[in-house]
Amino acid sequence: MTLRSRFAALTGLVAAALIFTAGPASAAERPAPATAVTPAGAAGTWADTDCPDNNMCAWEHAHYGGRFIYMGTGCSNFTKCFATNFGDVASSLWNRTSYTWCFYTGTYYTWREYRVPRDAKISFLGESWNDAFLSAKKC
Ligand SMILES: [Ca+2]
Repeated sequence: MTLRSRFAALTGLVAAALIFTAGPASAAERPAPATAVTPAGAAGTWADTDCPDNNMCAWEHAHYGGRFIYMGTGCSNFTKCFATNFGDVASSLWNRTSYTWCFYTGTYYTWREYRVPRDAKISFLGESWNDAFLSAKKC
């Protein structure tokens, strides 16, 4: 075996290993959502049906897609409450609580305030509020 063919065989092995480990995760391997109460991994594709009753839910993308979080009481800093950094990420919301929620563009409930009435389901926040929230709580 020449040095060149040995090298080719080795790079072939490396490429095979990368393909094996880089395969897409199946739905069964989808991690639990990151919540304020029980942080967990957050990746994969989510839908509005994942939002638990009595929680405030937020998704990374419009129309309830991408990464997903939910909260029972609130979060003072979206970059730290969850297993995943959710600061300046939210694009759609669903308020499944019986309270109005307030979202803020600053941490610790500061700066601009956006109110989400009970049962409101917002498929896209619009340009003024998209990817802008850093904290939220019941108003
Ligand atoms: Ca987003």
